[in-house]
Amino acid sequence: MAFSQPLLSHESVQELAKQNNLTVPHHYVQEHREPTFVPNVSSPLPSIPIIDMNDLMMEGSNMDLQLKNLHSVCCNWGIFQLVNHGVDKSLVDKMKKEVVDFFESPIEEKLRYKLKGGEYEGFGQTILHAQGQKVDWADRFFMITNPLQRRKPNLLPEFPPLLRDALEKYLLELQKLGMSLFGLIGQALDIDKEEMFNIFDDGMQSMRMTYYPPCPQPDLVVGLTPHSDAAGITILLQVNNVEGLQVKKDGMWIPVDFLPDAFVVNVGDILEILSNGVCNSIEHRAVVNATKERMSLAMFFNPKMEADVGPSKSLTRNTGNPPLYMTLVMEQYLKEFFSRKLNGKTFLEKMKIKNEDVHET
Ligand SMILES: O=C(O)CCC(=O)C(=O)O
Repeated sequence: MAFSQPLLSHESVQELAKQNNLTVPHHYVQEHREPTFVPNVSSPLPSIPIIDMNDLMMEGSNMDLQLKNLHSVCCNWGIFQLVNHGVDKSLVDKMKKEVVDFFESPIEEKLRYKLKGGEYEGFGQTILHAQGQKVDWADRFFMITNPLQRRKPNLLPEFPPLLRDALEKYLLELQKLGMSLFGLIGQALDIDKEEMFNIFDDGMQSMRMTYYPPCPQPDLVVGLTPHSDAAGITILLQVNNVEGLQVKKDGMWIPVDFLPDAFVVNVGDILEILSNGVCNSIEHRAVVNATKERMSLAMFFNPKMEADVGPSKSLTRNTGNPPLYMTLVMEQYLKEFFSRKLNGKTFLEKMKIKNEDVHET
């Protein structure tokens, strides 16, 4: 995808971080990083809700209760840890190993997939949209994986065979899981099953592998700038058991304590829009560690390129509530999203229908 002409940031942060006695260069230093919430006896650390897929798949009266719970978690939090998700542990372990091997491979190998000017897919760092923009303390690899004809021939098809094989299997399993989750979330929100299916079946999917090197001054930098995802949902795998993800809840940055073998599922902007503002697309960021490297693998599940991104027609009909967000075709939505720098939930705000828009139409 070549949208606008962003500037590239050329260094590999992983290579930079290997230097002895490193002082963090100015372009990584964040002047206004918000602090992390510090729990105390009267305000303990809120814990991220847990959803058990087995409970959700159970038919009967208990199911109504579970769907109510899912509804409340998607509205009040917009993030949950998914346990008993059904994806084979040996496949997940294989996927983790291949991500580690990829980032441990020589820089020359990774540069075979290097981001080119004006493009968003490949290996690189923060894509810069303005002079003076700060760079995140991370190397990352982003690419579209579905629909198949949108895959770039120089990326996934050119991966080392073991990584490609693990990824292809993992993608298929997560695609199934993603569709089950969309089905359940649709049910919980009272969106027609057919509408959910038509929007998300064989939808646009993308992925990001991220490597956060240790940083000698971790409080000065950010591994991933605060943002909400331009996705329906994101299924996140923490690759090497090092924490770093934080979510903004009630104005506070809360660390996510990953459960072993769970996936973290984020509600993205598109689900917030589809639910007409009922769901909360969670703002999140990643912080980095002074001594340990961290890796993650995020899979983003979206509508089809030609589907409308807007408040659900069946939901607005069922509830009688007017649409609170504009509608854009997915292809255009992505174009708009990628032409801006990541900045909290500002893009979602732009999608909101303002009073003046109503008067104009
Ligand atoms: O590394 C993480 O934990 C978060 C990754 C993420 O949110 C992303 O890649 O969008």
